[in-house]
Parts: sequence; C-alpha cells; structure tokens
Amino acid sequence: MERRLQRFAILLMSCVVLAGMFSLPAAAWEREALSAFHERRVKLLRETGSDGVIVLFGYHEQDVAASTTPFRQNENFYYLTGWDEPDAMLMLVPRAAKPGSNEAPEMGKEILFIPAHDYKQEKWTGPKLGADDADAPARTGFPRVKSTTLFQSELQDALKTFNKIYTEMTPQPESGEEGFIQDMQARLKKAAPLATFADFRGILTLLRTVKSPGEIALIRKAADASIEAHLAAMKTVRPGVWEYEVAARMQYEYERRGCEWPAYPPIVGSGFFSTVLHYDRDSRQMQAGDTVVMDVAGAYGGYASDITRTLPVSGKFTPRQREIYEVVLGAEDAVISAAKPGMYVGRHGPQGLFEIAYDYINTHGKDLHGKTLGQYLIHGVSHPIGLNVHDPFDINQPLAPGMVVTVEPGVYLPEENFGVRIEDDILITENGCEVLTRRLPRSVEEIERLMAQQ
Ligand SMILES: [Mn+2]
Repeated sequence: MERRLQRFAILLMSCVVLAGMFSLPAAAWEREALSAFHERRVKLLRETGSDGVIVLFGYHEQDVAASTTPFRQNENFYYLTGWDEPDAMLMLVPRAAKPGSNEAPEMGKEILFIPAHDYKQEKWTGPKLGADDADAPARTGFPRVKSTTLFQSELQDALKTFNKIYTEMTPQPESGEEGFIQDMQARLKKAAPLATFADFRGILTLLRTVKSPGEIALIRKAADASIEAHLAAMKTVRPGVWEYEVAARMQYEYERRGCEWPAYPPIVGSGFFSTVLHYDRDSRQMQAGDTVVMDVAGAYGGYASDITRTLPVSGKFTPRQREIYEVVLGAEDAVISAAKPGMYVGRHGPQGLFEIAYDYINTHGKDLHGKTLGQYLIHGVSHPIGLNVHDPFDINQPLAPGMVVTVEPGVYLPEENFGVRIEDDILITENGCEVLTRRLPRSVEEIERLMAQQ
C-alpha cells in the first residue's frame, strides 16, 4: 500500500514537472497587464459604435521575413491584444443597440482566434498556446479564445446582426505592410461579400498617441537601457575606432539590459557622414577632428526609445564645432521649455515645435558665407515614439498629457564636413514636459569630461 502511494506521489510529481515543461516558459518580454489591452478594445469599440463588427488580423510569419528577423507583430494588433504570436485574428462584436437608444456602445463579444496546436511545428518553434488549452482565456485576457478555423463561421454569425466591418484599410506609413493590408481586405471581402467596410486606423492613431502608464513605464526602460549604451559609447569613441565597433558596443549595452531589439538600425556617422541623416552602414574608421553623430536606441517590451548624441572623436570639440553644437543645444532647450499641451510637433506657427527650433537656429550662428543657419535644419524636430520609433500621429493633433515625443534639432554642414544632432525623449505633462533621457549628458563640458575618462 505504502509503495503504491509512493508511486502515485511520484506520478503526481512527474505530472507537475511535465505540466511545467509544457506550459510556456516565463517570457523575458515584458508587457502591460492584460486588462490594459481589454480597456483599449473597449475604447476602440466606443469610437466605432454599435453598427459594426471590428476585425483585425495579426501578421503571418512570412509577413516579416522570418528567416532573417524575429517575428514582430502588427503594431495595432499588438496594441489591442498584447498577443505577439503569428497567425492570430481579433473580432470585437458590440452588443446590439436597442432601436432609438442613445446609450454608449457596449462590448458584446471579444474573440481572439489563434491557430490550433501543431505539435510537429512546436518541435522547431517551442511550445505554444493552443485555442483549446484550458488556460487560454487566463493567458490572453480574452474570455473567448477560438481556433482560427472558426473565424469564418463566427464572422457569418456576427454579420446576421451587423452589416459593417471596421478594419485597417490603409497601411501604416513606413511600415511596408501594403501587401498585408491588401491580403486581409481580399480575405474579408471574400468572407463577407455583402458587408460594407470602414477604416479604423484614424481612431487607433489617436488612441495610440496618448500613452497609458504601462506604456510610459516600458518607454522609460527602453530609454534607460539606451542611455547606458550612449554612456558606454562616450568611453569608446576615439580616433582609429570604426563606426561599427561603436554601434556593436551600444547594441550590446542596451540588449543586455533587456531591450529585445534595436528601435531602428543604429546610425553612427562620423566626418562627412555625420551630415547624412539615415546613414546606417556604420563602416568608416573615425578620424581625429571628426564629429560623430550617434542616433542609436533600443526597444523594450516592444516600445521604442530614440536618442542621439554628437561627440568630438578626439575628445574635444574644435571651436567651430563647439559653436555649432551650442546652437543646436540652445534650440533643443528652447523646444523643451516650450513643449506642453496645446503645442504641435510639426509646423504650426508659434505653436509649432519646428518653428521654435528653426527660429532659434536661424538667429544664432552663421555658415561660412555669413548666411543664417535655418536652411541647415533639414528635418522635423519632433515625432511621437511608442510601438514604432516613428509612431503614427495626426499632424492636427495638439500635444496632450501622456504623449511621448522626441526633440531632435540638428544642423548639418557638408561644406565643413560635420553635422550635429541632439535628440531626447520627452513625456508631455499637465503643464510642460519631463525629459525621460535627462540623465544622459548633453553639455560640451560634460561630454568632454566623460570622454576624457576612457
Ligand atoms: Mn528620432
């Protein structure tokens, strides 16, 4: 008897161990509470209203060239679900409104569709959650988790009450998702030939611009890890070092602090290449007398930071470099002190952050021909960051508390073989802003002092 009990105990223990092995390992990827994603779905549904069903697909493995890059989810899909596995689908069905009622639209059904288990495939890609796993609702925050094979019949069912489908009909700028959007449209039109379609991208863009406390916490972590990368770079840059060595050191520093990937390809451009905005070949050997522009930052939990510093390669700026550097720094300070709710990231007269930077630069310093410097500010000075380093935004949307944007004036002088850009990330508050990257030195004295510590 005792033996049988013992055996039973061993069996029980192995079951526990096996169950432990087969459940997903605790992911390093950090995300907000599942309730935060549910709240976003409710917000979206309140905006689209109770006259249609909301549908969105996640990316397939092949949408993101899986052989060369890790899987990255469709940003809007992630924003609404927190789900970052391939081949998932989202459906939100409002509760049918009573005729003539003015009540706010209410959530009826929230369904996440995920692929059924493919145990052969899981030998390659690791254990995954399957739609019929008992813990699927608890793990996803969706009361209903169904197999993707049931999507079609659920949609038919919903279309008995609603004839309208809200989905993404336009690709996110710079996303390369044109093919994905076309494919999703084609599949939905085939599944629902009589339905009318409406684009919800505009609504999601407005929602995404104002960050939740959880999103702000993730951006802070991305910024903190990337600040360490820049501090390390300040002790690495010197004549004879190659740009890619600096880029590699910086990536190492933010990834070992939990960033899962670069927020964008690292830009380390010295000499003439410090004047080239998106130079990411990082293949030159730095020379004494150069400036080097380092626009490098990581993403944490999917959230980007975006930071640029400009260093003198030999550890000390020349008087001319210092003069230009201080013009750019002054412009950045002017923008930071002006950034508050009601201002705009783009051109917007006296309320535009661009104009504030431009006016400062154009009234300080001269080029070699005695001309003002405004013409050498050749890009925007601010953009929102979030799930994308260039988070989508509506240029007519004023800054509001909870937005996180960059401040990045620059002056590029190819004729003098050098450029300067300084970029920080700010959180808009009730009355102004908080500089999330303030810990990273910007002044000439601080930078030269840190570089002397090599
Ligand atoms: Mn930027």
